Amino acid sequence: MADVKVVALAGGVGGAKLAEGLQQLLGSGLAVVGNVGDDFELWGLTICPDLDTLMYTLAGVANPQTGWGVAGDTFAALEMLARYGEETWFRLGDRDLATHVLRTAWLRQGLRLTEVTARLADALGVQARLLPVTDAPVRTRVITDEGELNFQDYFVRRRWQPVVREVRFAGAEQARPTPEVLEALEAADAVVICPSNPFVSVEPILAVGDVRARLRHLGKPVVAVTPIVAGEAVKGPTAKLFREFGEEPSALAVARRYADFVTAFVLDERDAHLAPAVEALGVRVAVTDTLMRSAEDRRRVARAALQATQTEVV
Ligand code: FO1
Repeated sequence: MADVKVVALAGGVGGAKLAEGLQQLLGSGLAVVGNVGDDFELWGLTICPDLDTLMYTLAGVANPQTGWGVAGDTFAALEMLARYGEETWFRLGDRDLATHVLRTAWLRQGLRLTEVTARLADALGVQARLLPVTDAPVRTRVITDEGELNFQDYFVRRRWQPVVREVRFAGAEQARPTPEVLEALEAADAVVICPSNPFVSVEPILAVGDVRARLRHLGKPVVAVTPIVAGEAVKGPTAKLFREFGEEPSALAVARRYADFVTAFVLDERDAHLAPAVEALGVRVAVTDTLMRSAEDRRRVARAALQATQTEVV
């Protein structure tokens, strides 16, 4: 593989699949910039759900049913916590806990989240570089008809059912992308926006410091793969959030949100009729089957995304 360098921006489960497909093609030529807005503290442990979902998926150890957590994990510690009267709606497995224990210990020793993430990912044999977008604390806050909720309360405990009025990213303005993220963007031949939730997974990455402006002025191809197929999200609250923000959920609605910083957009073949409207935004369009159910699917969608950036990948 020519030393093609790509930066992928990704959130949780959906984005992680494409990141893994890109890793199949690019290996260590891929840098994955992960969302940190879902991070939170639980029993004194620092939990980074999107970074862990990306890490486990890139390492090939993620639970294939859920997309998050470790395949085959057990929940003995959680059962004991429940016996002590703790709430256990956030399902932390025993192997997953090892990740949180070590991350918390290393952060307490003064390591940056970037260094902690690199140690964990390297130990699991991840080839791509996994980079938190920032080492500073950023917290997604969801303003709903039940009041302000932290992200996991909204997403997991309430199963994203509350009606959302607004999403905020506390700390994002003061935060800065890490030097590693800036170097990766400078060295990149292309950038891929993975099919994560635009509102609560991609936006919190773009909102950190001047990341969105940097992508706008990068002068390199930036391609996004649609997270919406035939008006529905492949997974999670994307379509519901579009409706709550007064928009009809569609791949075109996503392309409109990204049009100021992407040069290309990959539509699912079920939405091929939207191509002219997306092109009218000044964005090149590629069309493929974007559903990723197998390793081959992930590789195919990754190849389609890179071809849309005219980045030659053998
Ligand atoms: N998502 C759930 O819907 N239920 C869970 O119990 C749950 C536990 C969990 C544990 C570790 C982890 O890294 C992720 C976990 N997730 C769970 C997924 C997580 O809430 C979301 O993937 C992201 O925050 C949004 O993409």
